[in-house]
Amino acid sequence: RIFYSSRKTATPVESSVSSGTKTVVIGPSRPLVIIGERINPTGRKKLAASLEEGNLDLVRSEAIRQVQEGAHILDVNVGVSGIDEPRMLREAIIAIQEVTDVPLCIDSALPKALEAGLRVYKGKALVNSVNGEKHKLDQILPLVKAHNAAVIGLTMDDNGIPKKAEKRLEIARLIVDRAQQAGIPREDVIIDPLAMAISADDQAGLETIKALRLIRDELGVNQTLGLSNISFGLPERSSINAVFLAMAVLNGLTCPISDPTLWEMRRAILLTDLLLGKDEFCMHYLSASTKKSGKGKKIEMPVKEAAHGGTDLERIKEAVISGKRKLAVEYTKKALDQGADPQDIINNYLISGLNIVGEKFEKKKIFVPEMMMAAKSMQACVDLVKPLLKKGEDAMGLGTVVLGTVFGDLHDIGKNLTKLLLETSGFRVIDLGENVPAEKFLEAARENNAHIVGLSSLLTTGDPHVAETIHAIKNSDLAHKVKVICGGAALTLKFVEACGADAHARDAADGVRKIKNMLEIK
Ligand code: B1M
Repeated sequence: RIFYSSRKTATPVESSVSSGTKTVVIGPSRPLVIIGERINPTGRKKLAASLEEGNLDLVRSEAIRQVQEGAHILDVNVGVSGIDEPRMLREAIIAIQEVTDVPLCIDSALPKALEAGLRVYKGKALVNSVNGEKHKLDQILPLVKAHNAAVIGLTMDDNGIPKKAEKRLEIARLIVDRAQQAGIPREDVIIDPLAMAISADDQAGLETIKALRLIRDELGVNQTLGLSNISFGLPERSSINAVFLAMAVLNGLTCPISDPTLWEMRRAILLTDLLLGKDEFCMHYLSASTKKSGKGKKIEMPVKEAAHGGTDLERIKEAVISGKRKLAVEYTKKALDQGADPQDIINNYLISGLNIVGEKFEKKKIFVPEMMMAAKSMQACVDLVKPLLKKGEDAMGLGTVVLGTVFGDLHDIGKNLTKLLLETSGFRVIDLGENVPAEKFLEAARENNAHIVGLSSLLTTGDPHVAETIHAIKNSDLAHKVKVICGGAALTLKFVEACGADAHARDAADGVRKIKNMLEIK
């Protein structure tokens, strides 16, 4: 069993770290937490030089930049040879806390430096790191406990980094046990099973993946990994890192240490969350990729601010366009309280809001999830105004309409509004829902002695199904009993007439009018 295993022996835990004002929770069912790695002078000459000069400007700007690019926690390492590391780490932490509000991962090989950093840290820090060496455990764990911090445990010991996953699990087990003995709960230990270069050992990736899985299954702890080591010495490193990330996440990685300013890596993290169902409505991915490409509009539209100048009715429309369901409902309630006409809200604000959404979609300024959120927002508002439109249940005697969206089409908002208007106008409506095949329209019309069949179609790919349904009705025993009316964004009068329909509805009100005409109802 090399890859994803369903066997779980330990209950997974959630770990939390915090700054003075913000808490970040790490866990397997949550989106990945990115620990930004850029504040580390190893291999960064400019940063090393500025730290030697005691200048923290670059540290500050790196902190701000990483947070802007999506880091949730920042690793802070100032280890330059010859430097007074405890003093520098303390100053760096103070400086970063002044410019960002994310939790910090205090990173040093020197217990004294860790202690100096922890003393000035506001919140619950992550300490980087302890390992399986006895003296390290003895020195670091009491420090972590004393400062109520969490700690990263590296799976190495006095013998170095074990090649085999099973041995790394043993060290992880030891670290967790020792931490618990020191009064540090399991959730405050984050294990790093260590990624080694596959250029030097072609089994290195596999052993790390196995170690992640073994540790997750047995200990249930969160795990981190400095991912980029895996590709050391090879071309196209970011592609290797991205694929490795996805494999590692499936096996237990929850908080990678990574450079969020590298788009390929950030994208891999976003895509991993997206594909594993941790990005509701794909919003994080969409907003980051739109920002990155510079195309389209920023997704989060500041509805509240933008709407301040407008009326509550205009605000409803804006909230629908930006998919803000709660706000849309709130403004709809307000408008109703102020005496707005429910039909006016639907016709002039909700429907026209969705039309704008359609235009934005066509111009690729927004994508399907945003269109979906807009539709849900509109539906919530319709649900709110619906009871106010009803004029009496018994006024259903004008005739029976069988209504549905044609085969292959899942759009139902227009059809539902038409149903609402028909019912409030006194018709009995048999709603067949969406994706309705021709035969089902026919059967329902026959069973219910329908006077009218109403087809809704929004996709041009639905045209053949519109034609087929009309043809089926007009060539059946119902031909002289049932009239067919069609509506929906995709349909034109010319097309539906050519298919043999009796009427085309521009909108729901037009549909009701034409149905009344066809049934000679005054
Ligand atoms: Co889609 N979608 N959508 N969509 N969507 C359109 C229709 C589109 C025009 C957007 C665009 O590109 N501008 C486009 C179709 C292009 C084309 O075919 N030429 C499109 C596309 C491409 C798609 C997908 C293929 C996208 C994708 O996955 N890549 C996909 C298809 C899924 C499928 O059906 N198999 C898709 C999915 C979706 C969502 C699920 C995200 C969502 C639907 C949610 C839902 O319905 N529950 C959605 C939405 C919201 C829209 C837009 C933005 C809005 C539709 C709407 O509800 N309008 C739409 C753009 C647009 O239409 N401007 C679009 C408001 C509604 C009140 O109007 O339905 O026209 P309408 O109904 C009116 C009248 O037409 C009339 O009365 C209503 C009230 O006045 N009426 C009738 C309608 N039926 C009637 C029946 C009657 C009488 C009157 O019988 C008596």
